Amino acid sequence: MRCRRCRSPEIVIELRRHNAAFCRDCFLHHCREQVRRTIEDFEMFHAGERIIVAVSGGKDSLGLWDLLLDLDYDADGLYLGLGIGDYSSASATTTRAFAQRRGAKLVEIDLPGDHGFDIPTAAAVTRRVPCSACGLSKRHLFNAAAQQGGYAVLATGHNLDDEAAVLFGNVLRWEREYLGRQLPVLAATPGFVRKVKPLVRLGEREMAAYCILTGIDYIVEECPNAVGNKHLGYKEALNAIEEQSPGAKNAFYFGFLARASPLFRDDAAIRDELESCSSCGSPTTGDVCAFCKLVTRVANPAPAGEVGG
Ligand code: Q46
Ligand code: ZN
Repeated sequence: MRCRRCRSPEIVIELRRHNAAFCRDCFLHHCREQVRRTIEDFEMFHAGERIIVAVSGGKDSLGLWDLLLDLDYDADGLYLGLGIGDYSSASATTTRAFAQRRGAKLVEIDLPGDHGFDIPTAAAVTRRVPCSACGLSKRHLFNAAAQQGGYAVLATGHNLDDEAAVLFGNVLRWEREYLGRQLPVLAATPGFVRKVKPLVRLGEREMAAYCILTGIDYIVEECPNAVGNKHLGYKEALNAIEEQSPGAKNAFYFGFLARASPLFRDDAAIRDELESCSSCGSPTTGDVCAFCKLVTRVANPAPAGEVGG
């Protein structure tokens, strides 16, 4: 087997869904090309716009940041410390080391230091799974940081495997509203910055290979709260299908975007006029936004025995 691009016999990776294999340099070129084309085809952003990349220290977010810097985009990193024990300490160290190595600017927010709580405490107080307070905090704080920093766009490292798994879950339950919003680009709306996912053409394996081949040190451990979640189950199911039929994930996700996604657009349209949160100014349907409610709730936990709603 030879490299598809340069015919070298020194193959580092085989990509069955592309029916191709690549040598090191041509594989890195392939990754950059996939990202460059995705940004262009979906009109995610253009040169000169300021981008902030949400980074966790994992292969996808650090790989994305690296690719955007190599493509000469003006991209800063945004790290949110969640206070999840050793996982958060390791992810902070790894992210800072990457930023330093690339000489790139990293914006940091610390949930315990800046907002007075960590994710395990929020989960205990709200009596919900940790991912619920975590997802809410990320959505709120990423958007707020992007707006305050004057960035045009917030980029996240969701890859093809992530998007196909989320789509699978949304289709299983026919979540019309989520399906309507599952796009690689969400345009800015009042109070919300534009959001983009430039890695949708690259899979998990490609991102791991990209980081290893470029010497990016990333944290391999997943967040301990990810263990056993539905999302991982959907990934496994899709991996089994992909094994039998290479290209299935790609066809599922991009087929959805081309053929089905427009059918759900109306379900995702913003229905309510949004107000400004009386505490932080973020857009909300009520008086106080969900994040500020969470902050208050964690600061004043209900006495033991009382179950909060
Ligand atoms: S949501 Fe849940 Fe992740 Fe937050 S608590 Fe961990 S697993 S980090 S992507
Ligand atoms: Zn608020």
